[in-house]
Amino acid sequence: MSFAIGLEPQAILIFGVFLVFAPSSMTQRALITGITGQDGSYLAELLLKKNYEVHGIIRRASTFNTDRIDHIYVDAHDPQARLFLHYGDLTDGTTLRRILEQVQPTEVYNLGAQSHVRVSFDAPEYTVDAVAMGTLRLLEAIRDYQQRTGIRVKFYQAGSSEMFGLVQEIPQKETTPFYPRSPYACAKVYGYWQTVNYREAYNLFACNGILFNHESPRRGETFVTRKITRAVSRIVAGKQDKLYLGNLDAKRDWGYAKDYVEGMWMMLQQPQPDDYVLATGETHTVREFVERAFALVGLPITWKGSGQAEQGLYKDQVLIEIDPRYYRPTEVDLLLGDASKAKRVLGWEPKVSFPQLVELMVLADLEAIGLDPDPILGERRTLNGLLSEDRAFIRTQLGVHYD
Ligand code: NDP
Ligand code: GDR
Repeated sequence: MSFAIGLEPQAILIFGVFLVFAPSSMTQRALITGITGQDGSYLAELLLKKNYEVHGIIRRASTFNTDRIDHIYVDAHDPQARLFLHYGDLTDGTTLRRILEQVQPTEVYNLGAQSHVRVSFDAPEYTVDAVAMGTLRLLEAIRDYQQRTGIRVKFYQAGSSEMFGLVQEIPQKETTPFYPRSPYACAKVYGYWQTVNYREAYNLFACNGILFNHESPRRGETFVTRKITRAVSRIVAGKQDKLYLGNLDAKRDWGYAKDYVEGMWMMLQQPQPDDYVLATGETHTVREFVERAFALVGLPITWKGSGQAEQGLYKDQVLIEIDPRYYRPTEVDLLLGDASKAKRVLGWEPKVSFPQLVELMVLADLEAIGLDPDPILGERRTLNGLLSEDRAFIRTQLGVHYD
């Protein structure tokens, strides 16, 4: 894979305090941190469809880490190329500035993060550096760029429902106070308030999305939904005996990632910057997710025992066990979002329901492991056609993971 910048300098220099938006006829140019992640890949697809020129920041790694975007990447030497990748890191402010100057984006989406809550307890300093300080570095670079050129850059910050943590009200909305319960969530709260402050202090067009959990076949394999659907396919294929999980009773408001990246884009198309919750308004336990995913492949689960001794069985076969290392030192027990502001102002609504989400993830994982979902799901199958663009992301064939 090669990378190129190949940009013509924008000839818009406005003196004084006036800020301009890019005229609608002009190429919209987006810069995405975290483009190799679940959301980054869906957002890049969406923006390319909308005719944007898309630039993404990727991290140098000793192995390829672009699996989720390989299908949309066109060699930069090709005149048709509209997706360009740049090496950088949210912990490296100099490079962020340089990329911003080169790309001259009209919109910046800050999706890059060490985004695993459990891992943030193991690596708190790094998590905070990338998530909190990374956001500040980017905001500072945009502030200077905007002040120097007079060109307004719209900024999206990937805020999280984890910021509500020990929830102070049910459901949670934009005005609900935060009570973060992990290094990750504390760092996201910092990023949230810096985004608000840069909006107010420097007139940046900066929006916080407060997004509740959203999943897909491209979800990282160690987040609980994907861990479950992947295990289901591996168990059916005879490649795994059982699944080890942590807290089965945590409740999450789970939506479909593709719906949520659309909401991110919508926020930046409004006349005024603001903050929005995106959520489905339904909450389900991890246990329910397990039951639904296993039932789909004809393995209905019954539960036996309690606490760390609890087991999930299909007939007399133990398929689920508890491993306390997946517990968190402080847990977020319940998340349930109220996205009525996003519906009212943006016209945003989730399109994929909880049962559909589970099914599409199970289907994709069955396909990815080389099984034909039709005879396995049989009459239980309700979805058609959702898989065409939604191949499962698999970076490792290992079935067991630390987190
Ligand atoms: P992923 O974990 O799938 O992707 C994270 C992305 O960030 C990857 O591209 C990763 O690169 C990149 N990244 C990690 N560390 C750095 C760094 N130091 N510098 C630059 N890039 C880095 O996350 P999602 O796509 O699920 O989430 C996107 C954003 O939204 C994140 O900020 C997350 O915290 C937030 N969020 C996610 C929610 C969800 O339910 N998915 C809900 C609410 C918020 P690499 O591929 O090389 O690892
Ligand atoms: P979360 O997602 O922490 O909500 O953060 P995750 O899927 O990791 O956990 C959800 C819930 O499941 C419980 N759980 C397990 N979790 C994992 N990962 N592995 C297990 O084996 C397991 N067993 C039970 C957890 O305790 C938790 O309660 C995600 C990330 O995408 C964040 O970046 C984002 O900000 C939030 O969603 C909104």
